[in-house]
Amino acid sequence: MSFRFYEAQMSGNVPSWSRASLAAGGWRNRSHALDGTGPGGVNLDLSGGWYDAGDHLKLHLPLGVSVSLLAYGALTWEAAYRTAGQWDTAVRNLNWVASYIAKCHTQASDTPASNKFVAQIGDVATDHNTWWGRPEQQPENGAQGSAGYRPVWLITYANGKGADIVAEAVASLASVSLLLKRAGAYSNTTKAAAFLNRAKQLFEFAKTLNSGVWAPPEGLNAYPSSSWNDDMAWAAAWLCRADVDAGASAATSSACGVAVSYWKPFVGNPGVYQDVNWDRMAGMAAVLLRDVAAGTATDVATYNTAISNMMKRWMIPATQTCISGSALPCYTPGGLAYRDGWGSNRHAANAALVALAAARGDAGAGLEVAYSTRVNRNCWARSQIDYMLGSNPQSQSYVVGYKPTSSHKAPEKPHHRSSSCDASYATPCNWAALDNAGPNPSVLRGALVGGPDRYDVYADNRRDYVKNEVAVDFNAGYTGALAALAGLDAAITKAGCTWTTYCSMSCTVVDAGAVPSPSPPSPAPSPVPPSPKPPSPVPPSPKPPAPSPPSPSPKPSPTPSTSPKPSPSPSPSPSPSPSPSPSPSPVTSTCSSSDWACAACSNSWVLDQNTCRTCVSTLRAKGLDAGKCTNSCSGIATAGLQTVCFGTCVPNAAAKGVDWACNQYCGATLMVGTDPARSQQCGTCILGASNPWDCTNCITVTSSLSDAATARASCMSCLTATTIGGYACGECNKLATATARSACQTCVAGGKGVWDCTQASAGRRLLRA
Ligand SMILES: [Ca+2]
Repeated sequence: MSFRFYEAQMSGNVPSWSRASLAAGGWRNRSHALDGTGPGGVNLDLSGGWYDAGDHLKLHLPLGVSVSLLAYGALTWEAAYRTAGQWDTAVRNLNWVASYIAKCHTQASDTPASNKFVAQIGDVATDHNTWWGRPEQQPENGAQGSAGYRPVWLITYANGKGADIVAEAVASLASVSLLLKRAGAYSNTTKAAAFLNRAKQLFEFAKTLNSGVWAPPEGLNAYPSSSWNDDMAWAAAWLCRADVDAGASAATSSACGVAVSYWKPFVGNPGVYQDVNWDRMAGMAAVLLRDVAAGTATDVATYNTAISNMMKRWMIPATQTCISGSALPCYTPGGLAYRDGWGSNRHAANAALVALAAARGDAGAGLEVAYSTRVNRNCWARSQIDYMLGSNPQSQSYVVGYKPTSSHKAPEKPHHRSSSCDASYATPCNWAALDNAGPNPSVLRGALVGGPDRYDVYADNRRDYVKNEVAVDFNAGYTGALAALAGLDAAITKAGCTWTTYCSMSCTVVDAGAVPSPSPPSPAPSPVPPSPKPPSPVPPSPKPPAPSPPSPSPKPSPTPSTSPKPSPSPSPSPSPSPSPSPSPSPVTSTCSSSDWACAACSNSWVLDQNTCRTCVSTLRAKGLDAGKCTNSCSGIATAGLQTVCFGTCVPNAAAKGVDWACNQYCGATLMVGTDPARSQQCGTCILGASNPWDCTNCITVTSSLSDAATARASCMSCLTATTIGGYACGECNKLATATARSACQTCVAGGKGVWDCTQASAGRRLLRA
């Protein structure tokens, strides 16, 4: 079902086989067919590909990461895909999207410096922040500043940056070429060879991009990338795998030698490979090189060490709970390994993918992994994916359209434009759809939404793009993990075991989930004798995981937030507490220490513990979720802003369900600096505004004005004093003078369009009557 999500993300000429297409009874149709042409274009047809998330941007860093991870899952668990009847579906979709990636290689050449590759199509400011509606009805070919502006950003030798994105294209094209070589309805060896050739050209091109990561010249970056050597290692590992697939020796292949050289700088640096996500792919390079057994025995040992380190970081002891303030990752009360609030599920799903890959008995270099270790990895991965599928305290499935039982809940209001619109194109769709009551009219089947916070708190709120958006990278590792677990499930059943007996090691499953192995596994391992070794419990990691490196900013937002999210990673920060009394005084505590939400106020990151406790007792008295206090204020760096968060923002905003904005907006230094008064102003605004985004928009659009404070206050006042809406309030109040702002608001209220009114109020003549 996971590929159904990708079929709903299709751009360009949506094929009739897409299960989300109008032709198949869905709601999607041809969209953005003019990408690549028009203002900001490059005079080439660049239609196609997948939209990134709940918006209509095409972003090629997360796209390449997603395609290559999906291809890894399909190749690695090919047997499970075939058994489930999903092989052809996977290959068809990945072939479709890889064909788009090949189109983005707009100038292919064997001369490295002559290549060009498209980094991104679409513009965060004009597309994503101002448009809510169907992609099919979004204007096209518009000039900068209009909703139809679709710039194409190119990576060139002259610019010298973008090795990260180009390397992910290499990984995608090389991995999909391997899928196309295999038997199936969409097998195509000619195309496989063409993709591999493109991948090699692009890899040579990427080597020339010595200045590093790419960022859009305009400044608004949805995925601020921090590293490219990891992407190069992943790309090189795929070229090695392709070489081995064609018959080369993994020990002597020159492509594998190159791959090992890109991997080596990571050896001994777990901090930069232990998490796998769109910004960090070195860990996956180690996994893939281990599968292939690339290089010498010494090299192989480094992959195994790396994987062990990754597993130590993620398969933490049960005592490492978020509630106790443990370092990240920590377990939520329901058992999700939580690393970051933005798309918490995808981080755990990626770790599950690594665990499952590293638990196989058939991997080239993995045979020495002890049986008990393999079982523990498999069972840990299952616990994580099971959580996402509904095994959690809320009985909440995080997959749209999937409920394990009728008493479970599934997300019905994902933050996703096209599915939030009425299925009939005749019904207008705009920002109002964001707040429509009831489920999205179209069901975005198979999409894994962001996920809960560290206390398992989640609400199915379309506005909450932190917990309830979808993205192509969210589903990527998860899809491979599902296939692996399906394979394991079959092997466990076949062996006469259950997950319980398998995980407790009282029932042995030989090579559970293995790809058909050249050496025939014992054909009928039914009642296998119990493992000779006593089931050793998973070795507790002797030392706490190394401190996480600066967390790659999570899925950046999307929506209306115009700026990359300040990383809210609530690391138990050593920032000096201004409070003179380090000992929390129980005298002013107003909640019970046996109350877990109250106890959470004793976490070291809580700088104003008494106000936190007051917050808890206030919410308890109102019958609201008291966990919101620490949850919605975590990650706020200064005591002054925390006090506002605990003291007024969350207590007031919780009932309205917008307490998350106390953190994301009113506690963000990017928005309010470190000024408690501005934080307070923001907190008041989100209470009055129909949409918290309107408040952050007011802050953003007025920030560069000479009278920013006045304009900001005027904008926020507009939100409650007028009915012209947050977008218009922002556009009017970014005008230069108070007179112009007021005239603009009156103009919009009189029925004219925002654009006309901003022109008129700026002192220019109306361009349209
Ligand atoms: Ca990277």
